[in-house]
Formats: sequence, C-alpha cells, structure tokens
Amino acid sequence: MPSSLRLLFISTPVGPLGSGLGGGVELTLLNLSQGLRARGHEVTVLAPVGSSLGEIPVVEIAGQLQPTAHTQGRSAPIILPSDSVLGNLWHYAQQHQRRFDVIVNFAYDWLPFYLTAFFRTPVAHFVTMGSLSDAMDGVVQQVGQQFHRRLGAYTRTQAETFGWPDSFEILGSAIDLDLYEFCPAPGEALAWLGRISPEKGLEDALEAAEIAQVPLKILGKLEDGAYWQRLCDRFPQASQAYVGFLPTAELQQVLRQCRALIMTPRWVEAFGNVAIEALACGVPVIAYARGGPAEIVQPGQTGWLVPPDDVQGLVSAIAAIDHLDRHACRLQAETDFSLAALAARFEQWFEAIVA
Ligand code: HBI
Repeated sequence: MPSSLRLLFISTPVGPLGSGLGGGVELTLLNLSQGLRARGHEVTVLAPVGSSLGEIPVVEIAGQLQPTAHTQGRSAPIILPSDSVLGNLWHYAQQHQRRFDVIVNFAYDWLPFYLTAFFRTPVAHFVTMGSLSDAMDGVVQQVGQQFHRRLGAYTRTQAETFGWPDSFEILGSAIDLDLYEFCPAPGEALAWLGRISPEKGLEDALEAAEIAQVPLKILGKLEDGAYWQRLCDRFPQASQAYVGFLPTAELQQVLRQCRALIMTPRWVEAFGNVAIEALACGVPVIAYARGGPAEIVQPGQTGWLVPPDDVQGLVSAIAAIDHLDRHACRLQAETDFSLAALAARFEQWFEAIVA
C-alpha cells in the first residue's frame, strides 16, 4: 500500500464550490477528494467562502471572486480584483505549505502557476480548460519547462491546444457511478446539459431538436442571462425546455429517461463530465467531434460523433440513436470513468512528483 499523502487542493476562485460557477471543476474536486480519501490519503480543500463539497471539509477563504477566464479574449491582460480571493487562497497555502506533501492547483489563473517556483512544497496544476489566452499559455509553459510532471489535464486533445502535450499527465475524469441509475427504456426527449454560456453552443441543440421534431430537456446553470434571452427570442420553446440547475440526484433522474445527450461545444471542451454522467445512466452521447467528448464517445456503440458545428449532422445522428447500445454506455462508464480509476491515476501522478 503506497504511503498516505498529505494533499492540499486549491479550488477555482470564480465561485464557491456548489454554486455551479466552477463548472466541471466542482465535480472533479468532489470526486477526486472522495476517491483519494478512500485510498487512505489526507485531503484538505481550500475554496472561497460559501463553499460546500459533500462531506469533504473545506477551509473557506474570503475575498473578491475572480472574473471567469473563458469570457476574456486571447490577449486579455491578467487582472486581480482588490482583496482577491485568489491571492488570499495562495497566501494561506504559502503559510501552511509545510503540512503537505503536494499542493494541487485547480484554478485556471495566472497567479498559482507563477507562484510555483516560490514554494518549497511541490505545487502541481490540474489544467481545467484548453488554451484560452496568451498570458495563461505563457505561464503554463513556464511551469512545463521549469518543472517535471507538474501539469495535469483531462484529455490529450485539451493538452494539444497548448502546443506541447507531452508536458501534461493525461488524467481523464470520473464520477461516482453509485449516484447514477441505469435506465434501459427511455422516454422521447433528448437532453442538453451544461453551463448556459455561448461557448457551449446550446442554439445548435435547440435547432437540431426542432428539425428532428424531438423534445429537448435543458439542464444546467443559467450563467449568461443575455445569451439565454437571445436563445428564447429565437426558440420560443426554449424556456419551457429549461428544467433548471439540479443537484446530481435530481439531475440523473431526468437525464436517465432521455434517449440521448446532445453535446454542442463551440470550444475545445477539456473533458465534458456531462458525457460520462449520461453514459453512467445508459444514455448515449451525440457530440461534435471536438475536444474531450471526441475521446470519450465510441461511435456506433456509445454514441455518435458529428462534424463540429454541423446541425444537419446532429439531426442525422438523432435519427440513428436506436442503433446505439445503452448497456454498452453504462459498461464504458464503469470501465473507464469510476472514482477508483481516477484516484489511482492521480495517486500515481502525485507519487511521481514526491519521488
Ligand atoms: N476562470 N479565471 C478563471 N479561473 C478558473 O478557475 C475558471 C474560470 N472559468 C471556468 C472555470 N474555471 C471552470 O468552469 C472550469 O471547470 C472550466
């Protein structure tokens, strides 16, 4: 049994854990903390005030939330609000670093990467999105060049967006499969799941469902109100299709009844946790062949891959859902995306860093 590691996980500064603002990172942090504690490691999580993470204890840090990186442009300057929670998180880490064997950063922000060289305790970075800005690319590359095996990513496609994928450990993702109940016989509706924000391309799913004359259920955090208003103006059925931002238990109750999940990412989705949530319920995935979903979907078995931004391609895939095998979907989730598999991959990464 490998020795127990003392791990400090530092969360995203864009919102408290549980608010949905942190997107996939919230699920990753919860699943990883649970999986690593089950393997006997000591996990401490640092996050903004108001955070909750299941039964995992969280040290809450005050300060102003960070604006989201995914809405800035490539040449966006690095900004830090006054009394930034990001700065306060890393001040706490600096003060307490001796209590830990590895400090793991989950923020997609410049400061933690820049601070790597200033810490005695090894700092590792789980990169949660693809390349978004020149400033971030620069500091991520700096860590990749100055330190060995300190960068982790969900998928190789995501790592490739930075241009030097070999510097990244590819760690995939996972979900707690016990929370998702297989459904052999779904209803009529399709599902769309995710932060309602332009880079997720919800309009294509609405258009494809309209053409295919199939009902669509929309679930997720209503992050960009103006964007949602534009969607409702263009698709009057959108507002009653919106089910809400549900906790996992309720979410999977709706998701498992659906014939397929539609994923329409405009950007390189780093992973697409929603894809494995669907597979765990036996729900096949129809996705643009872009980013993480392209590495998850097994075409003709557990879903269909569609040329990016091709709405007609989505319609054809919707017509071919019945060729897919719902049991194969659940099986893939159990084989590749269990908590135990994820924790083992991260444990291996941390052991290599500490060695
Ligand atoms: N933006 N500045 C910033 N920092 C983050 O950690 C961050 C973000 N935008 C989105 C985000 N994290 C999460 O949704 C990731 O899971 C994608």
